[in-house]
Amino acid sequence: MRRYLYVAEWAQDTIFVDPGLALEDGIGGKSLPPPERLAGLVGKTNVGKSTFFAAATLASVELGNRPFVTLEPNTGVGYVRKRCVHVELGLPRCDPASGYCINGWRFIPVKIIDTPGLIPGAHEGKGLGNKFLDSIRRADAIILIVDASGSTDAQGNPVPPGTYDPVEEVRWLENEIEEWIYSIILNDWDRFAMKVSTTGQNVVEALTQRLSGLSIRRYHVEKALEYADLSRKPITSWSREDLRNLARGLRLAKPMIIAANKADLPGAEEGIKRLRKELSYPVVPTSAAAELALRRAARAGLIRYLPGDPDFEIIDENKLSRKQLQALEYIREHVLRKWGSTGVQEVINKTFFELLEMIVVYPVEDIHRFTDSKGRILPDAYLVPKGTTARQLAYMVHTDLGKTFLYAINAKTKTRVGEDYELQDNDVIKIVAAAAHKG
Ligand SMILES: Nc1nc2c(ncn2[C@@H]2O[C@H](COP(=O)(O)OP(=O)(O)OP(=O)(O)O)[C@@H](O)[C@H]2O)c(=O)[nH]1
Ligand SMILES: [Mg+2]
Repeated sequence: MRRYLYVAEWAQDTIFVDPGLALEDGIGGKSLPPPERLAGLVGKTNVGKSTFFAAATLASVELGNRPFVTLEPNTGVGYVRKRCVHVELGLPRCDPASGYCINGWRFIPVKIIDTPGLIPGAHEGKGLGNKFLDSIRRADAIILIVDASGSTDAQGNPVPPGTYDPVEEVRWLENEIEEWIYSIILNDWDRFAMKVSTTGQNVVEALTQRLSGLSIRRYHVEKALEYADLSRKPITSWSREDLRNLARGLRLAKPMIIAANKADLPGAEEGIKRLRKELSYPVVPTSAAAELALRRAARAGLIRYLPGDPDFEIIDENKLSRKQLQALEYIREHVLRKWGSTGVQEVINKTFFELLEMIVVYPVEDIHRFTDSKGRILPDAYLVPKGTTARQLAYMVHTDLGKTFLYAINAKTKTRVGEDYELQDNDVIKIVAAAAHKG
């Protein structure tokens, strides 16, 4: 019996499936406070993107050990995991309006997109062609899922573990993304450059506008221009090589993390070593299939497990079949003991907290009880970019509060702060404004 197949088989269907958990748990849900940031799952076909997505969102999506299972992008809600501020404040609990809080761990919703897979030559239409790119254009950060075990070839066909080099996989994936950005820049370039030059428009401004559909922001363009050494060169004299460098600069400006998936399989250890040695991106070993199995088992009430935990606890052995017990033991031995966790939660946390540099702040109405106007304790945990000010937070809570903002109060220290106060991670903030807001 090839034991390592257990996890994959079971993530795909039967054993831990709880028929009631489908879509309402993941996709849809409450709207997120602005500004929303999206993480895109991108990678070769058949590496586990949809398994990762299903594990992170508990949405029902099609999985299969063959190329091109996913045909359309899917958006869903996953969670970052963070120590809840209620613990620090010595409160017994909190009342999350969205997401949830268990054992002092707050799970805050974030958006994730699963995309169709790619193969070399996708930008020229091979495989599913540019389909994957249309969905990553919306992503602020890329989670590159790689088959670290080398058990799928470049076309996504199953091969024995250790056969295909994951570093090579990353190299051509980078190239596909770059070619795609290059083709967008090149489209009608000469006319664009001439127009910018004759109207005297600011180059950074003009490029930011031109690329805004790719979730590329002003600071990405600035960084890319620097990378390509084009900051001072007149736009009409940029060569094709300059534009290629610009495309590379833009690709590098979009933050990326590598989920070294299928870490439970033989061959993965070597693959992960190589990925870490050869690449400068953060690399996290993951077993999406193990995470999916554990989350489904937890949902079915068979085990106690929180996403990101280093271990699980069986609730009642008698409720588990021999096969289920074997699968859990396999996961414990080949994933949790070996890598510390399944890695899925770590990837999501790193993406939002490190790559996108987001922090968590808690707006409240009552600075002594840390409640909103309805008496709910710390109902909102807002994920906001580092550098967000008190006034910007006021706008996020309600536009009226933003417009008539007077000052804010740091509820932990009970001190007043002004509109330009830069929010700190785990701040609890009351906004005081002229217009009343019933939150
Ligand atoms: N052993 C192992 N198998 C995994 C893991 N993650 C996914 N798989 C298996 O890999 C195969 C492909 O999984 P999918 O999630 O459908 O892959 P995908 O990248 O979405 O593929 P496409 O949508 O076809 O591009 C399935 O058989 C999964 O069960 C993992 O961590 N370990
Ligand atoms: Mg898929």
